[in-house]
Parts: sequence; structure tokens; C-alpha cells
Amino acid sequence: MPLSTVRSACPYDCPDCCGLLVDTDGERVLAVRGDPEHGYSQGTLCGKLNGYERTVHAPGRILTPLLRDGEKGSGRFRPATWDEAVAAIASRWKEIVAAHGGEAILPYSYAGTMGLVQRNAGEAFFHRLGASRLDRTICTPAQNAGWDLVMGATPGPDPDEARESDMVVLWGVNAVATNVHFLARVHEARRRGARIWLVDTYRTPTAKLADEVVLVRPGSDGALALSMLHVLDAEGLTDSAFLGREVQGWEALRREVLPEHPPERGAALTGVPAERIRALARAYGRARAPFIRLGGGNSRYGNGAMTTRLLVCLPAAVGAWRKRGGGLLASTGTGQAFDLAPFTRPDLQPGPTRLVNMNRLGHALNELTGPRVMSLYVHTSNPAAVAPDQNAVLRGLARPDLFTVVHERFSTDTVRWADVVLPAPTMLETADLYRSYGQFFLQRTRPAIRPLGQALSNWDTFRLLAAAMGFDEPLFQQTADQVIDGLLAAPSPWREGIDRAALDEGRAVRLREPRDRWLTPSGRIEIENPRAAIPLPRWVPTHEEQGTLPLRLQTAPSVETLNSSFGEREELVRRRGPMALQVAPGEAAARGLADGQRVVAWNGLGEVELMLRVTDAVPPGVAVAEGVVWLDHAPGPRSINALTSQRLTDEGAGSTFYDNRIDVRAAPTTG
Ligand SMILES: Nc1nc2c(c(=O)[nH]1)N[C@H]1C(S)=C(S)[C@@H](COP(=O)(O)OP(=O)(O)OC[C@H]3O[C@@H](n4cnc5c(=O)[nH]c(N)nc54)[C@H](O)[C@@H]3O)O[C@H]1N2
Ligand SMILES: Nc1nc2c(c(=O)[nH]1)N[C@H]1C(S)=C(S)[C@@H](COP(=O)(O)OP(=O)(O)OC[C@H]3O[C@@H](n4cnc5c(=O)[nH]c(N)nc54)[C@H](O)[C@@H]3O)O[C@H]1N2
Ligand SMILES: [Mo]
Repeated sequence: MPLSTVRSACPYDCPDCCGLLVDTDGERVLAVRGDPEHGYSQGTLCGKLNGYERTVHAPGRILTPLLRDGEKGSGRFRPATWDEAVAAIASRWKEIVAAHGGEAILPYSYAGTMGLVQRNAGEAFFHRLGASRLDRTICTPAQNAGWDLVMGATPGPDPDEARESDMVVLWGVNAVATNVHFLARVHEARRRGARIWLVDTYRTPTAKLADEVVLVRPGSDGALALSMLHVLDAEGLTDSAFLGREVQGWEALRREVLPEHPPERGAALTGVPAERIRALARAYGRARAPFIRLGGGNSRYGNGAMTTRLLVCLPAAVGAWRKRGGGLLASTGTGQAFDLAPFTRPDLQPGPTRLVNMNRLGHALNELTGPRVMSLYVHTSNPAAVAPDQNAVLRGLARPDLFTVVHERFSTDTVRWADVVLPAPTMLETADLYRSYGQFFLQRTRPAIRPLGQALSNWDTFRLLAAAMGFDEPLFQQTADQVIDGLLAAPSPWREGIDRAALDEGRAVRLREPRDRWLTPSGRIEIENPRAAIPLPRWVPTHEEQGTLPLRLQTAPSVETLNSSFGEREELVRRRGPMALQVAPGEAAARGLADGQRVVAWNGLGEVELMLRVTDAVPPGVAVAEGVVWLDHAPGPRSINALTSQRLTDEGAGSTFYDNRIDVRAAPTTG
């Protein structure tokens, strides 16, 4: 076959959603490059997507269905046909439904692909089955809830605007790892004279790019924002015209809450010196057009939604929204461009079914009754590695009476516990429709090559399962392309006037988000929200504020890999290095520990072996472990989520990956 080049999109859970050019010979992917014509990513890719042909054709790809052929968890499987695998699943599920009801079956999926079709492919099927529903809140629902309480459905600003800012604040975002194409905008702003600030809990790889670094005590950003607001108010740096016209509740906040938050109190709560808080507030208040890029970091705490609300008050206070180049970007909010209900079909549910929080999978598998979970169907996620409280999750997965199906591309930690494994494709083997949470482009993709081996897409798999279960809704007859046509046919103001021909050719086209007003019930920015459990935002402590162990654990993203994805790429795993715990020199010395030593990090939930890295980048009282590694790549039998809890956030029922305390000791010497 001659060489051909096909447009595609990066499907990973990342705000950039880059445009790809894929060279193939019709059978194999030869190279993956950035698409220079993509309006946001403009031809460059991160190290994970450059060389993506190595993921597509990785030696470990699962290429046929597999049936367990040994003890549960032994990792021994025998190849099977799709007919055999689907028949095994359907007959077991029919028994479970008859004996325990549909809710005894729990789907578990997240964001291995962000494509609207493949990511949501199981919804209609599980609704029809009457299965338990999964509350998909492992990422940043607390941030979304905090934004919504103040800004309603207002879309975020265009990341391109940051180029025109004179003060960019990277707040709780490790952009070198998680938002590289935004950094291109930041560099441009800096060339035009902007100062770059970074607010994080340690000196991340992104800190090198910042002019000013502010390190806060984990989970205390809400207190920092309150003291900044106090200073802005006290020093006349607020925009009273904007506040009077566009904002609800400012007077109540300044009267009832801000007096309690002078910078000295802020210093006590955040660990940032009062003078430094004043300097940050003054720089923010005096900037012509300050732009905050808010990452998920500060929302992964017991107070995550409240922290977000307080941070979202900052641009309102100084009127940043009305200045070109100013504002705050948490998420662009493009989810509103589509009504997915005709595809996810909540109406197919037989009646009200229970909702199971995905962060509490350990609880769901071990403790939940009425009915007990008897079957777990995992796709597009790797819960044995990414879900909190790994010991509870693994205990659940080991239950001999739990029937587990995993649809995957690689032998992940979750696959090991499966009874049936189904082979999944990469995005280059499927059709899908992509929108991004960090920019405003929409892209439709078609397969660049046929699925490898016997891999089947999520949607095609659920169509087979639907047939086997006797579900005859016409939706299950549709191809992914037909589903996409249906989604695009429903009108939305976001898609009015887009170039449909370009979209159908595979080019990224820009959505048209509504921008004429604040999309809140009052039509104003709601600093005070009468519908919220706490109408006026205020300081709320984290879960671990009163914790007793000495180190606050930050399980931050790794530059080289993405959540637990990319373990198949040797070169990336090598560059990432061994699973490490970074601590300050004083913390190591106090425990008699040295750089490069094998250590055990521990708390009430578990113990994890890591390599110690002693570094000034991490302040005292904090410990940092970057990346979620496969157990095969971990020094011991557990990875980092053995130390994170199933507790949820204040609003949004989100994960609290950063709100955990640990201590560390030397690992016993082996051998
Ligand atoms: N290379 C790479 N890219 C990724 C990912 C990855 O794992 N690797 N993950 C993807 C996913 S799923 C997501 S959701 C996004 C996440 O992307 P981000 O929003 O960048 O990541 P977070 O995990 O939310 O954490 C960001 C930063 O918040 C800091 N932080 C933690 N607690 C606090 C706090 O209390 N205050 C402040 N100010 N900072 C704090 C952490 O140290 C970290 O540097 O990235 C996506 N992209
Ligand atoms: N300690 C700690 N834990 C974390 C985080 C953290 O910062 N620290 N981050 C959390 C966050 S923000 C998130 S969003 C979650 C992410 O958790 P997950 O969404 O589970 O993300 P991944 O680890 O990337 O695993 C995705 C899996 O989907 C598979 N996959 C990809 N495409 C397809 C497909 O089309 N079909 C099927 N069937 N499978 C596919 C991939 O091979 C991969 O194994 O992790 C969370 N866990
Ligand atoms: Mo995420």
C-alpha cells in the first residue's frame, strides 16, 4: 500500500486536544506528527504523542479476547474468540440479573479516550441493563462545582487571550506536564512584557519558567485568595464600577468575610509571608489585564470547591473580565456544545438505579450491599492504579465471586484481575468526535488504519453485547459514524455557522461559544450564591488540616506519562525514572534518610515503596510523588494510591488525591 497521511486528534485526558497527522501504509502507523494547520496546537506535540506509532504497535498490545485460565489475579489467560467471550459475559450477566437484579452489575470507565462516542459508549447499554450508574468524579468535579456556583454556565475565556495579558498566574497547574500548548501563549505574553507567577505547593518543572514562585501549604489557596481580596479592598485596587454593575455579593463579602482575613492571618493559614501576599495582591490589582490559568491541583481537597469559588472571586474583584487579556481559565466548558442524551439514553433505565461514586470503588466492591456488586465491567480506565485507596480496590478485585470484564489495550494492573479481557483499539483505529476542555476546537476523526488484531472499539463492543443480551433498540444498530452524524444534526448555538465540510474532512473547526452575558440565574457573577449550601464563600479547612502525620502528600502529574497511561512506552518510563518520593533535605536528615535510598511511605491506609529524592524543590512538611505507575514498574507491591483516601470533596463528590498525610522510613534491606 502507498503511504498516506490522515488527520486525527489526540484522545487523551489533556486540555490541549492536539491535531495529529498520521502517516500509514494502510496497515501500520508509520509516524505521528503535529498538524501545523490545527488552530490551537499548531503543529507541535508533547513527548508522549510524538512517536505514538510506538504505542499503536507496542509489543504488549492485547490483540484477542482472553479468558482467565488460572487463579484470579494470577495473570494467566487463554486466547478466545469474540463469540466465546461475549457468550460468557452475556450468560453470566443474565444469571446475575435474575438472582440479584441489574444493579449488581457496575460499569467503571473514565477518560482513556475523551472522544464523545467511545468514551460514552457504554451508557445506553448499561441504562438498558438497569445496572448501577457510575458517578464519574475522579478528576475535577469540585473545580467545576466551584466555577458553576460563581459563574454558572459561562464558558471559560479563550486561552489565546493570555497572549495579551501583562500578568499570567499559573495557579495549581503543572503546565510543562499538563498544558504545554498554553505555555506557548505564556511565552508570547512574556515576550510582550508580561510577568509570570506560579502558585503551587512545590517547585514543579513549570517553576523554572516563572518570574515569581509562591509556594502555599497544600489546600490553603482559599485563604490566600481571601487575603488577596482583603488587600485589594483595603488598598482601593478593586474595580467598583464592574463590581457594582456585574457582580452580586461583593459588599456582603467585604463586610462579613474579608475583615477576618488580613494578610497576617493568610500567612498563618498558607505559610506565605504576609508581605509576599501583599506583593502578589498588589501586582494582581495593578496589572492591566491579569490572566489566571487555574489547574486542578487546588480542587483535589476536602475544601476543593470552596477554594475554587474563592479563586474565581479574584478576576471579578479587579474587573479582569472586561480587559482584553484578562480573566480566569479553569475549563472552557465546551461540553455544552452537545446534548449527549440521545446517545447515552438515560430514558432506557427501567426505573431509578443507584449511583456509585467512582472514587469509592473500594467501598463499592467490599462493603456496598443491596445488592452487592457481583460484576464489574471496566473500560477506558485503569482503576487498580488510578483509583484512591488501592488496598481496598485490590481487595475487592480479588473477590472470587466478583465477575470482572476489562476492555483494554495493554496488560494494566486492572487486567490482571479480569475473568474476561477484551481487546481495545487506539484512537487511530476508530471514529470519534472530540471537543476540548482547554480550547474551543471541535474535530471529527475517522480510522487511519483498521483495528489491529481483533481489537474492537468501545461502541462496537457494546453493540455486540447489546445483541447478546437481546436489546433491540435501533441505536444499537448504528455505526460510530452514524452516531456522530446524529450528534451533529441536533442544533446548538455553539455550532451555528461552523464549516461542516471542513469538519467532515477531519479538520478542527472552532466552536462559537455564547459570550454576550454571564450565564448565571441572576445574570451577574455570583460571589454570593443564595442557592449554595454556604451562600457567601469563606475559609474552609481541608480534610487533613487536623491530621497527625507530618508530611502532606502531593501525587502530582508526571511530565513523561499521563495518569497510568503510557506504561507501554519504554523510553518514556525510562525517562520518568523509578517511582520516587521527593522531600526537603531537612525532612530526610531528620529521619536519617539519604537521596537514592529505598524508602517506605506509609499512613493508616497502606505502605508504598519508593526511591527517595532529596531536593530543595519541595518545602518542609510536603512530600511529592509524580505519576501513577504500573505495579510492574513499582519498586514494591503497591503504587501511590495505596496512600490516598476515598474521602470526597465538599461539592461535586470529587476525589481528594492531594489531601492525605504520610510519614516515611527506610525500607528494610533485602537480599
Ligand atoms: N503529562 C501529563 N499530562 C496530563 C496528566 C498527567 O498525568 N501527565 N493528567 C491529565 C489529567 S487527567 C488532568 S485532570 C490534568 C491535570 O492537570 P493539572 O491541573 O496541571 O494537574 P493537577 O493534578 O490538578 O495538579 C497541578 C498542580 O497542582 C499542584 N497543587 C497541588 N495541591 C495544590 C494546592 O493546594 N495549591 C496549589 N496552588 N497547587 C497545588 C500540584 O503540585 C501540581 O503541580 O492533566 C492532564 N494532563
Ligand atoms: N495518585 C493519583 N491518582 C490519580 C491522579 C493523580 O493526580 N494522582 N489523577 C486522577 C485523574 S485527574 C484522573 S482523570 C484519573 C484518570 O484515570 P483513567 O481515566 O483510568 O486514566 P489512565 O490511567 O490514563 O487509564 C486509561 C486506560 O484506558 C485505556 N484506553 C484508552 N483508550 C481506550 C479505548 O478506546 N477503549 C478502552 N476500552 N480502553 C482504552 C488505556 O489503555 C488506559 O489503560 O486518574 C486519577 N488518579
Ligand atoms: Mo483528570
